[in-house]
Amino acid sequence: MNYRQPVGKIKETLLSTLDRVFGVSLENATDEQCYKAVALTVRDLMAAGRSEYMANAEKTHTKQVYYLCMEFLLGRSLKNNLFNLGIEEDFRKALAELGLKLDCLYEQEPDAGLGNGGLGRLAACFMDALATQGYPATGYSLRYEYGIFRQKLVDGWQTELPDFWLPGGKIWMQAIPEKSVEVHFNGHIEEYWNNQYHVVNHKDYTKVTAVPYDMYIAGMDGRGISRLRVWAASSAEFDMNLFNSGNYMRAMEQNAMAEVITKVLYPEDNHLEGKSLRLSQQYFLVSATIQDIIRRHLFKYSTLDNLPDLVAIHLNDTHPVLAIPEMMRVMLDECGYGWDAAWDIVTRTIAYTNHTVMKEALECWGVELFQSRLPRIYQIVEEINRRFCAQMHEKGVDGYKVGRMAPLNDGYVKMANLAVVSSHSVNGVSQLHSDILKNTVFHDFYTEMPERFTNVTNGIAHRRWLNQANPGLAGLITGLIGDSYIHDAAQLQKLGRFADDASVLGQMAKVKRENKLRLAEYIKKENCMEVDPDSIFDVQVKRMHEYKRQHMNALHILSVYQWLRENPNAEFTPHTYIFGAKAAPGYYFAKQMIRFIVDLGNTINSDPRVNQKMKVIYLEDYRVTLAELLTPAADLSEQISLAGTEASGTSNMKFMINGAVTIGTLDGANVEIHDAVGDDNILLFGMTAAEVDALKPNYDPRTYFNASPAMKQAVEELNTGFCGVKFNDIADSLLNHDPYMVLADFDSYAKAQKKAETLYGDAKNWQRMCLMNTANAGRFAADRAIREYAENIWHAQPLPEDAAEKETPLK
Ligand code: T68
Repeated sequence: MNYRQPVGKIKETLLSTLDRVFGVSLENATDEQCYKAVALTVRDLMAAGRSEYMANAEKTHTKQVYYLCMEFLLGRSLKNNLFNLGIEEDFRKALAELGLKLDCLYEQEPDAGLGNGGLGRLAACFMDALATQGYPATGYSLRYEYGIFRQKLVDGWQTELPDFWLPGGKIWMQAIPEKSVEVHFNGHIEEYWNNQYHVVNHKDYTKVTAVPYDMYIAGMDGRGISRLRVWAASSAEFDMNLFNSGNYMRAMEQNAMAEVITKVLYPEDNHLEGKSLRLSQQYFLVSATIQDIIRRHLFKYSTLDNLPDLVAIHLNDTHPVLAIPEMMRVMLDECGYGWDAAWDIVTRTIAYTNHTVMKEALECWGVELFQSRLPRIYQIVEEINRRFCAQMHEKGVDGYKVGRMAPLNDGYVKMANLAVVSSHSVNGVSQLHSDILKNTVFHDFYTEMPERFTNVTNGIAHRRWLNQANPGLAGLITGLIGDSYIHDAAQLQKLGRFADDASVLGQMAKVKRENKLRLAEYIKKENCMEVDPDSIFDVQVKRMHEYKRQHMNALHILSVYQWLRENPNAEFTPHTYIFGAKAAPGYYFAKQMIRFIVDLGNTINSDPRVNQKMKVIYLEDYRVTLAELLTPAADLSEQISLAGTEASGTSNMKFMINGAVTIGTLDGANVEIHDAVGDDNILLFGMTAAEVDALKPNYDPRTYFNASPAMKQAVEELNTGFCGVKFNDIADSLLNHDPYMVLADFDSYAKAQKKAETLYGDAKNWQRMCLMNTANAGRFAADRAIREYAENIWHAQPLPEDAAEKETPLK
């Protein structure tokens, strides 16, 4: 489909949309109304494109990919869609002729913050790559009324404000009420035999209606359009039967339940509390989704026998794993399948990705809650469990091991076990992480079913994170190597030719400086702080978590500060340390870490002995839109988790492609970044995952504390405190437990930081390092990751380029 239209036509459509939808003329329209008119116009174009795309996919029986995820951290949509459809300049011109600035309208759009961090952003990047590669795809999630909270720092302490994003955000979404489905909770199960039929009746359930809302995500050049279908809970019509039969309270409960299910995103990442509302959210998502997928497939093919050939269902982490028993339920209870046939179809259709090895994030649900909320699903999980254990016993696997692998054990439903038992593929998100899964978390499974395990290293939507976020660098690259890298990020490699070209390096440095100035302006506006654009911009942005070790970074800054205030005339490369992170609202230690950084910043920034040389900036409310401003301006990318804890990381890839140098441990995808750029273009420090494992049993943080005067002095000042606040909790934790081995890696980190300063001082060599990072970042494109999923896991083909002229018979 051709998305381009004459500028005159675009103007006409915008004016008529303003009139039709808002009843205003251009002169009276607000910027918000203009943004919405543009968004509606683009949405209509994408809806038409999606219809055509799907008609071609249907004709050719191209496999459909369904990506189930509790989170899609989309950020803004307008710029991305205009860019990918290749119509940004036409719209810019049309708007200019109407006296409007497209860039101002972009600012009207709120972030769709329907996710916590890496996992949700990955899902969003994958929607772009799926569309660009031509894989017909639908993402399924929930339409949270409140996305990730807005962070406000009050005297350094994080407070949370609601993120009511719908007024500006829902313009992208179209309700499809006729596709609503019912989801049933609570109640009890009656079973009986009717002749040879086993009848299962779910009685006295609470009914919630799931209403789908669709939005679209354009792939590059509009080759494909992904759809994101998000479900909103709405109370089923007031149930007069219940009411008349005297069941007044249950009639009321249905309303109450519907009101809360899709109210708010759970703001925890890498951690889960077994809250019953969360379980309801998870089941609500998968039940509505599976019913939707099956209904569509039956409508088209009248059988589910061929489902694994035509459909791939992907579970992004364990959060949507109840899709497995739900699919069994529908096939057994509603479609008349027997267990074995249903199980064969389900397991050949479903694949699962693990995103963390954090113990506290491995989901378990107490049987009591699970059984009472989802009685039929519980029965099915019991049967999956019974059959799996029987099969393992039959194979001669020892009882303890079977117990460790069982989906039901110790009074808990173990979601990761259920996922592995029931999927045909299990993957981690970086090479190291996938190896750790095989060697530790899923070792028992790996020894029994090694063929199931694989790796797909994460990737990022490089068009968003390079071309859109950093037009200066993208333009420069296009001028040097052409624009083929926009479709094929591996082409960035060609930049390597310019590694010693002083003029190219100079131009790259100039772009970086402009990006730093842009960020400096933002910092001035938001934090009322002047920062030196020639200082090293050293950036750590990600969720606040002990394992990510922002406190190691801060402790090091404190020790630099101590040294500099004693040696104010010493040689020192000016340094701006920038942080941005939200903490889970109930994660007290992480909130302390934030306060530590903010108070440290206040102390340093107001100390005239040092504040011309170092500054510490904490940016409030870190989110996708802020990341788009920050990433192109970074010199140093902090990726300093304890080796073996960060599954992959994706901000590391975003920084790399924007020409920042990583200072990091050999953790997650950093290992592959190191492989890509070589020793000379990365600053590695700290223990390897194997060294961490070896040290852990006998780890004593005090050994390190006593051996390092600089570290000792810094930890001690935590106890004295600054800005009148003492940080004993952090000091105690470091000295007595130090679960993420900050002290063990501290000296090595300090050394790497020193090296960074020396290297930065040699501008030409530094710029060469930056270039080498961009040049070797191609392998971290989401396009590559999606191709690997399609080829190795989903066995899906892209829609043929000539699909429109082609009709393929069903095999
Ligand atoms: C992240 N996980 C990993 N989880 O931490 C990161 N958790 O290493 C990886 O790069 C990324 O996934 C993508 O693979 C998360 O972001 C969550 O956000 C999360 C949300 C709910 C519950 C548990």
